[in-house]
Amino acid sequence: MLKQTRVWLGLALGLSLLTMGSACSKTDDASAPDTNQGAATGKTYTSKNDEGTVTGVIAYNGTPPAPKKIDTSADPVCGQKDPNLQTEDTVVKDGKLANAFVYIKDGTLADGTKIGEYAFATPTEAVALDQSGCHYRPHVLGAQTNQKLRITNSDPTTHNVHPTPKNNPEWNQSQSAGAPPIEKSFARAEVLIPVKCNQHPWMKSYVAVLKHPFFAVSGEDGTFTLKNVPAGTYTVAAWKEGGATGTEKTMQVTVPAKGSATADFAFGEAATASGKPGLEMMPALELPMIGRH
Ligand SMILES: [Cu+2]
Repeated sequence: MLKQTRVWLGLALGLSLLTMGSACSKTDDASAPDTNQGAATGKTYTSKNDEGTVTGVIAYNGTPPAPKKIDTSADPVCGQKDPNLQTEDTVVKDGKLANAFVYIKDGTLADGTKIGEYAFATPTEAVALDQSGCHYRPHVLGAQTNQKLRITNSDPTTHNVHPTPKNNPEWNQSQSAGAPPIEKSFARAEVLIPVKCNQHPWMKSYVAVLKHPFFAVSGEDGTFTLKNVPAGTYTVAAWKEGGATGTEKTMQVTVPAKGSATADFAFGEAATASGKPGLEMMPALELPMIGRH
């Protein structure tokens, strides 16, 4: 009995020492960024209150491919909410393209620092991805590294959320009707991660993950705005889904302090004919569309 008590006391003492130890190291970690700015992990960008914007319009030249009706009869519940579900690979209205992902790919700030050398604070609010009518909404979205992605199921059926990243761990998770949101994040930058549903093969969306907050998705009118961009010269990229990897176009812009730069892009027939095809496909953007089920 005595021996046992001694063992338990020893364990309790050991545990409390461990707790104290981890509490101390936590304090050290928390103070590290303040004393260690500019270390190997990158200096954190702080606003200079002179940031600018990049705005633009994504045009689509020529006749876009007609959207196709999706046969959702495999799950009768799906058609109840939206009996006319259509493909969204190329959503064009009045010659303007929606769902293009626009982002700062590279560049140098006015202070001479490469944008990749700066760290940007992770937003505390989550990015939302909903499943409604057996359809992902939105179709294309962006998040920062380690920012929470909150996936909800608004359908009276079971979905199986399945991102297929290349630079981040792959996972899939079932979400039944009424199940709580799935919250995940991606630690590494990746443009873009395809998301599919193992229950409904027509469901797809794309999540772009970036280390900085300078990204946007073009609206129905083809417009986008990158806000709070530090003054500097950048390569802005616009990505459109399609084929195995999508198509990406890039452009150089200079954002003046408190100013605005314009970056208009065009996809479609005429743009392909007049552009440089070699620059349109980005080898880094291999998106496996036909993957595991
Ligand atoms: Cu589904």
